[in-house]
Amino acid sequence: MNFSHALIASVAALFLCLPASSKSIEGLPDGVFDEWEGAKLGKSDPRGDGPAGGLDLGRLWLGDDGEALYLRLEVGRETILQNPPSGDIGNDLRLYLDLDRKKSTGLPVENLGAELEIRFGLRSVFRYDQAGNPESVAPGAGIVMGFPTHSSDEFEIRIELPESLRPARTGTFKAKRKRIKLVLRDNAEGGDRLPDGGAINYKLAKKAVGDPTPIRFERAETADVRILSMNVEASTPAIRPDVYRRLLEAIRPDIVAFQELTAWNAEQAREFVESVLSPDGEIAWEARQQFDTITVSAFPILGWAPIDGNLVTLIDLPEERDLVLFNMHPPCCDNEDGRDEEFDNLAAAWRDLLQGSFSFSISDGDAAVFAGDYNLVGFRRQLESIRDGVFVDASKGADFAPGRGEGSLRDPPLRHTHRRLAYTWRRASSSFSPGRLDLILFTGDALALERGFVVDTDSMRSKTRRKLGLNRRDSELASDHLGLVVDFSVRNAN
Ligand SMILES: [Ca+2]
Ligand SMILES: [Ca+2]
Ligand SMILES: [Ca+2]
Ligand SMILES: [Ca+2]
Repeated sequence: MNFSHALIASVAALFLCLPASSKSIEGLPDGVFDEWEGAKLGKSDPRGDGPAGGLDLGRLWLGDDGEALYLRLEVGRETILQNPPSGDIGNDLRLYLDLDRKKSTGLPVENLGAELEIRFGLRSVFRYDQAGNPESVAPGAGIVMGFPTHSSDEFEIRIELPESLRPARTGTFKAKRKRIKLVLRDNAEGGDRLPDGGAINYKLAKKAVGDPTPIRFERAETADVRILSMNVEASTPAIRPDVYRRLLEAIRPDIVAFQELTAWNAEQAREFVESVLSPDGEIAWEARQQFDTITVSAFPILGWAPIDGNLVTLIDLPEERDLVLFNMHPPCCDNEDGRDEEFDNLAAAWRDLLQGSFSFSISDGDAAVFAGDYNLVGFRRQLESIRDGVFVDASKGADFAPGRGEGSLRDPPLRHTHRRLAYTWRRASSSFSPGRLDLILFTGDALALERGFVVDTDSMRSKTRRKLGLNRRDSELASDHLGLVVDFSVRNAN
């Protein structure tokens, strides 16, 4: 190597250490990666440098919105981000952030002085003071969130920035733009490291992106069909009916899909919803129940059936097409087999309805909506079963197209009305970070989503709350899950 080559090499090496250029991002942490289209790659780790069967970190993109740092990360194999190595396809992935870029402060690790350590699989987050003393932070507090919550080989991660690293609300840093350093490390034996040497330098954006345009609460068109789906955490409507009265009055749904409501039977749920939304009795609401799922509808219910612990109803819309509503609450947590089975049975029920071999019949082109607490904390194959018609258990039958001509069902990313957040479940003291466990999938050939959002009274503007008659703590007092609201217009049948 002659001198000029050496110079080029050292300049190249210098560049490798230089900050990845900052990237303002209007991120929505939800496990859908469309906001990263065209984003500049932060770092690409070599393939094949992880242990056999272990994680193999790949490409990493970085962005921030002045409030939070966003990572999009490839991990080389399917893993459940918040499962420990001892669990199903778990991991011991760790992220170290040196927030002041001083090796002398924080936890001495990976040649950094880390002020923040995230152990994804072990579900723990630690802050370190200057002297390196740890403070454990419950992941449920939401400082760190990773999506999807089901297994994947790619994740979106949102990390709240401390105040000291945020630009002023309206201004920009007068001094130099702040930088941080980070390293990702798979803590397994011989685990992969990203980057292979040194650290990623990241220069934070100068300006805060700011809150998104609020999503209006009212339905876009009076003719739209509004559905509210909500896991009500251990029958809370029976315990705190006032909270649910306020929520229902503000949301004014035509159809409510409750999950985890066992203290009431269908008639009690029906009576409650009708008393709030049709106090004069001008609409005769109807309801059906299967175990803890109850569907209450302002439109007549033409047919219904239980599917394990879930409920399917055929709802008579004032349109040519009617609506098949699956109200879903498959098993939680590490009950993978139970979840596999129920997702498959739900998919099979829809296939049978489409083929005219179910216990009640529908018309060609009727719409379908699959709303509920999906408990998506395990294998992604469960989502693929219902969304894409790929059965987990091949003995359930051949794959089919649940979205008919469109193939798959649509899975719209819904966000909170006033913030770039998409989680639907949170519990501040939990070792699980807030997650998107509740979904509303639908047949896109029969329905158009006109408006959709997640209701979190805590993050709504106080003016909006007042106008709607809601209290700040209503969502918190209502459930560990948030309500999902969708407005559909029914497409004209061809
Ligand atoms: Ca996203
Ligand atoms: Ca790698
Ligand atoms: Ca430090
Ligand atoms: Ca590596």
